Amino acid sequence: AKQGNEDSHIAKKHDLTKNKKQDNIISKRDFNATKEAGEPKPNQALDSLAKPVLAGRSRVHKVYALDVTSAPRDPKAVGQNGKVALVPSDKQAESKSRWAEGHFNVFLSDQIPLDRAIPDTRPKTCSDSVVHNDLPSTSVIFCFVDEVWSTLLRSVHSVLNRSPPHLLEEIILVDDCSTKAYLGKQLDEYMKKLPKVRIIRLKERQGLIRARLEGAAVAKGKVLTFLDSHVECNVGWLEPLLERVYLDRKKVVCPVIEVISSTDMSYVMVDNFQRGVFTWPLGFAWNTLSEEQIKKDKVNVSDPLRCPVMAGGLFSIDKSYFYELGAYDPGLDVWGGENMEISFKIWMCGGEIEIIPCSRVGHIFRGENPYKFPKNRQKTIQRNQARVAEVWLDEYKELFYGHGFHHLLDRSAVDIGDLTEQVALRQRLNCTSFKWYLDNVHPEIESHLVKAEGLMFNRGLRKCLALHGTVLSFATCDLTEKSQNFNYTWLRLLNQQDVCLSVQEEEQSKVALIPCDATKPMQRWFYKAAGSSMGEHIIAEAIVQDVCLEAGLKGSSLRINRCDASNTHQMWQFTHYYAK
Ligand code: LR7
Ligand code: MN
Repeated sequence: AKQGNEDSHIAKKHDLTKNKKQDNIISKRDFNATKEAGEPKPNQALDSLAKPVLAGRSRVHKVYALDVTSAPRDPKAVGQNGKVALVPSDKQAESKSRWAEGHFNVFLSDQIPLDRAIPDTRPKTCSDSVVHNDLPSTSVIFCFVDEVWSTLLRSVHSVLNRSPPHLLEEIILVDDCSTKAYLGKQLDEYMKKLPKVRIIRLKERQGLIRARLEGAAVAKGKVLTFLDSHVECNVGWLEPLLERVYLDRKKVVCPVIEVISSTDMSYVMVDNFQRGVFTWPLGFAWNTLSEEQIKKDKVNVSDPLRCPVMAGGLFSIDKSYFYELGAYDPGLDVWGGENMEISFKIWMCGGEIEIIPCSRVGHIFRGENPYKFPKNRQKTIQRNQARVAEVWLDEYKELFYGHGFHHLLDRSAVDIGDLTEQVALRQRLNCTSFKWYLDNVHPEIESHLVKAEGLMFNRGLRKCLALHGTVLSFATCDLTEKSQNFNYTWLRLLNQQDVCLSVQEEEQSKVALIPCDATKPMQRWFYKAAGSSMGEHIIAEAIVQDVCLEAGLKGSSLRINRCDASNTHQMWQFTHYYAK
């Protein structure tokens, strides 16, 4: 989720002061001052408190939105209730010097109680929603490398304090070969007091993806829940996730990811109706459901949202389904691209991804990673993405490589590894095409598929191509004429709506008009922009020798001829270019 604009993965923030529910926290023993705040102990009382009271023979109960801490909370503690924390003026230097330990305000994090309260940001109706009594249990898996002590512990306590114990099988901490001393014995000692927590130590740095696979392999829960190691789970976060998996094991569900400010550690609610999407070349972004869509489908703020791409870090998945899908491609390094891989895989092979507004988890978004990539960071991510593109994008991989990644196609310089197993997996699972995914799951990205559009101006004739019915001709250029508007797409099609220019199968010097199909080489054209040796030529891909699209001399016809760099009748210009 790190490519492109660093901020683009931060969901739009919502002004907390507008959130009237800020102080309305469901809590057992909140706000009683104590000296012990910030030092949570194991809480034996928790188990008895947490079993939902099951009414009669009902199969469902109201979602159990508990927030149980071992000690009463100090209302005056730094950052309590998710409020903005301030660095005192005499601590500014210290706070600054510690920033790089996590690339967020580590000094403040260390001041904030490990079990602080945060505002219940769920939509109102969530507390009245019901879930089944016999939900599956989950293993929560945190992978980390050199995570800051206080944020790692706060992540763990937020799960312990806000999850119904009978649904929390265990918490698995996968230490991806951290270098910090405190994450060794000191962490072992601390976690000994928390019977549900297990630590797995990786002897070699594996990266997030393979670390998750290690955690999943030993998990005992029926459902796997992956979380980043700097989060705070909000009240009632778990049951709404498990409910969806219970209803359909092929649903993979994400909480709403809220923002824990990296500078002041405040908990910030995000806007409603946001879904994860991708942008070319395989970047992650948030996209708000349009007003029309919300109205048309009568979408409620608490309704699960179909999500084309998950952010990557926070989700629950049925364990057996995870393995049925082939888990993650183990050939992916460190991190990056794995969120696309699993998202495409889920949608294209029969599953669904949802964001569950009644489940909310805060995450510290930061500008830089506090750990090193064993190899070059950029190269690692690009290599991962190329693997994903090769396995899942079909003809659309053109769009990935076309957006500045052509160098990855030079396989003698870039080794993306063996893909045989991944390709075989896709076949075995009988997955749909990437086109199906775009058409059915991710239609809003369609507009990005055009590379150039508008008039097709011919230099030699000084006229524009026009299409009337089934007849191609040339006319005086006029942008307002629909008949003169063509697209050149990333898939190398030249089209007007559903009709594409094609080399005629029988007579290859002629142009045919046929329904678009990007898998047909006869319909694919290279547009060589000015600057290339060919000038602005349009070259038919289907024919071995370079042949170009050419306007007939008198302008009455369009034909295909041997390319000639000096022939202006073979030179074309579009009105608008999105990329060259
Ligand atoms: O080598 C590593 N080994 C690890 O165990 C590198 C990282 N990690 C751990 C790390 O300690 C952390 O817990 O992996 C987790 C993710 O790393 P972050 O937090 O440094 O990165 P991030 O928050 O930018 O990562 C987001 O994008 C990644 C893309 O591949 C992963 O999918 C992360 O899980 C993902 N995080 C989220 O989705 C949270 C919301 C961010 C957004 C949008
Ligand atoms: Mn993170």
